[in-house]
Amino acid sequence: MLAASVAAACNTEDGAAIANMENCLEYSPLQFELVGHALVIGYAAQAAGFVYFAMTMNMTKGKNYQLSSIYGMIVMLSAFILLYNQWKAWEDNFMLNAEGMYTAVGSTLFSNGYRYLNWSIDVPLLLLQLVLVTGIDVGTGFSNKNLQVTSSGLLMIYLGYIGQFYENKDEAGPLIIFGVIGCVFYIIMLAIVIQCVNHAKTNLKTDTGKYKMQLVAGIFIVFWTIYPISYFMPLISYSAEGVVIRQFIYTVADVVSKVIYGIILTQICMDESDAAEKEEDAASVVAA
Ligand code: RET
Repeated sequence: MLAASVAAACNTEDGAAIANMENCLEYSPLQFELVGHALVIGYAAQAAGFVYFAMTMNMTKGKNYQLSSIYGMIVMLSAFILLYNQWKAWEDNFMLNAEGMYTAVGSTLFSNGYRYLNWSIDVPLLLLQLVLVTGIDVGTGFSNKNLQVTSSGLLMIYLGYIGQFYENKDEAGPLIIFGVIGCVFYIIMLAIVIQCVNHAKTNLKTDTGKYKMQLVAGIFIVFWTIYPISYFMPLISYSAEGVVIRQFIYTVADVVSKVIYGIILTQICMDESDAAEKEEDAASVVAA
């Protein structure tokens, strides 16, 4: 049985906008703890990533590469704060009842909306990192790559942010419409990303760098593309299992698309910096 306040926030007859599905379901201790653990490993990974980017910043040469590490650190810090708060909210908003199940307490609600707002910081920075490392010509005006990629990324996120207020399985129109339009901007963003990656594959000096750039493309195609599964989860499975799967997808996608992605980009920067240094050394030997 849901508390009266929670039942009211989950009422599907009051209009399309209702509380996120997390609040409207009951969880076994296993399900509840799995979600808690997913959130903790999520923020722990971001903290570890922060240390990695701070420690490796001076192992690359050139303004672009160091700026990429700074962007990485900002992403880690903001994701750490967000995921720590999500975990805290998860722990605070649910209580074990007499039947041994977890249900929402009802004083406040758990919301995934905070994630979306956090992405509006992280997604542009992750994309700008890519533009920096691929070394693509940024361009001017409307063909400016930074502008194109960040604006399509942001539109995708803000549409998703609005849509997630409507996790109503009886009136799913707004959730579907905002989600589908969000997917259109995602495809536009992905096309620009692939353009940057292709540029890097001809432009980078090292074969290891080129190979790692291919991995980066794979991360976008697989691990960015699973976020919408979590968004549409209320329609796929409005259940406690659905919540567990959704929060696990978020965690796996977050760790890969931010931490692992950043580490691979840093390695590309290191490979390229080493190659540039060797070239310089060889040139100075010839000159001498
Ligand atoms: C939404 C819903 C609308 C349709 C699409 C979505 C895609 C979201 C993505 C998010 C990526 C987030 C990352 C965060 C890192 O901090 C907004 C869920 C397509 C791809 C990489």
